[in-house]
Amino acid sequence: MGAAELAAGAIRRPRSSPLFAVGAGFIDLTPVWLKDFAIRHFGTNDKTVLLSGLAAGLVVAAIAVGLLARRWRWAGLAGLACFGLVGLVAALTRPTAAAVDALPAVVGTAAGMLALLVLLRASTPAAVTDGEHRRRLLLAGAGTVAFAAASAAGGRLLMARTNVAALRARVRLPVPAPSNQASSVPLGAQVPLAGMPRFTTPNNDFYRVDTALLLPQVDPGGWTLRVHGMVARPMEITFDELLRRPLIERDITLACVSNEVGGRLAGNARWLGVPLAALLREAGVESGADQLLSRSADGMTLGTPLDAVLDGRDALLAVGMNGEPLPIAHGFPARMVVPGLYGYVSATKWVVDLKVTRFATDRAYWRRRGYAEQAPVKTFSRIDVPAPLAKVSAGRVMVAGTAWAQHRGVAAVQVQVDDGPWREARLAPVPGLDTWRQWVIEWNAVPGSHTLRVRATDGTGATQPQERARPFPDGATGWHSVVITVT
Ligand SMILES: Nc1nc2c(c(=O)[nH]1)N[C@H]1C(S)=C(S)[C@@H](COP(=O)(O)O)O[C@H]1N2
Ligand SMILES: [Mo]
Repeated sequence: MGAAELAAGAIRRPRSSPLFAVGAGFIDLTPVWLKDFAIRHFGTNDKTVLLSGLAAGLVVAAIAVGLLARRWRWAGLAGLACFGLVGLVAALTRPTAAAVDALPAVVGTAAGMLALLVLLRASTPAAVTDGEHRRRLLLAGAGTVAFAAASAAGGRLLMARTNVAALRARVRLPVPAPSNQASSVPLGAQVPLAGMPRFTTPNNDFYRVDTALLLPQVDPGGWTLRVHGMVARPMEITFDELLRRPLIERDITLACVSNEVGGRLAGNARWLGVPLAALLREAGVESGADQLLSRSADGMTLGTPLDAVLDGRDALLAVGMNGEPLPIAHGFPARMVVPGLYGYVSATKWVVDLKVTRFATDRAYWRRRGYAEQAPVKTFSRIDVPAPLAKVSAGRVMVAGTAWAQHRGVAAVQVQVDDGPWREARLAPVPGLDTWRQWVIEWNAVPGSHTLRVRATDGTGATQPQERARPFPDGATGWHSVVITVT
């Protein structure tokens, strides 16, 4: 494994490392229920859990191969060959694979076989004293471990050369024309209570959901965006050309379809970007097209309803997030953001390719796994304060939270205590229809255990349904409730 890491680093293709390639293949083959389970229980740590699980599996398999090899040398070598083959197939079936990606698995397998033969030889009692035999065995074992550790560390160092953090730091984003700047967030958008999320989510706290085991490292100098498919004038633009186009700045809340009732897989940021509709109109969208299929540098595909991109909302090809270039984890150098749609059908990070097409012709990644084709964000409301199972003192208690219904807007939020009447919460002001909205209500709490419930009504007059549904296939529904104790 160490030798394979070293080879992957040497050819500057971290994705060809068998460990990462197998992990990435595993992510692609993971059934939806297991993925939901992982997001629910491990959240943003899902990738660490996967890599640790993989490493543990490898250790067990390596022990099995070693034991086999002690009886039959050929069986040990065959076991290693199987290992190698899995890594090879995984590396060569990545969407971004090239023939060179076979190298790390081949190098790793050869090194593994060599190590096995050396260790077997050292462990076979020879015509030497017991002490000499033990000394040889220790030397061979320690040598193998040292080589493995050094090559793995060296591989990581070489892989780090592909990191684009320094290039990102050099990007200077233009300031949009005054008329294209976001209106300032109204005073009071933030409900000033401890435990409330920030109205504008800092980049470091912004939720991250993607299938990228290794973050794509895209050099903005070499980046181009291809626009093709059902268009009259296919085009390809560079990052500099993108920055020279008129930029607009908007506050937009992004939400993940995997967000459960009460969940936190959403964030609100000030995005800077190029209007997608103008770009597509320049390319000349042909009639009959209904899908914008976007592809990322790591081969991920997302399918966006073309209607939503062209209907006048602020669908963006974003380059900036909260006043800085997009963080690498959030799509540097460019990503899509479309208000009102769940991320998996709209928010392509590290985007490099836009194909105007039909839903009947092309199926994007999550649609192939049974997720909905159209995925407007469902109206959501959550109680943030008091926290679940909190203890508060009787008397005046402030209950507050967050609601969203991007592009329709939140028109009302109501709160119910136990089986009492639904009461209207006070809505905080918002800059527009595309962000989440905070709310607050005063409650005269009496001692005992109480259930607080919340529901929101969107700008079309539709109220959140009470019925609970899981996130698959088009977003969770149901009222959020918290149980608290008043003393
Ligand atoms: N390239 C790429 N883009 C992607 C994804 C992905 O897996 N790969 N995940 C999507 C999903 S499911 C969501 S919810 C949003 C999350 O964006 P964030 O990580 O910046 O919050 O990105 C979207 N864009
Ligand atoms: Mo998502």
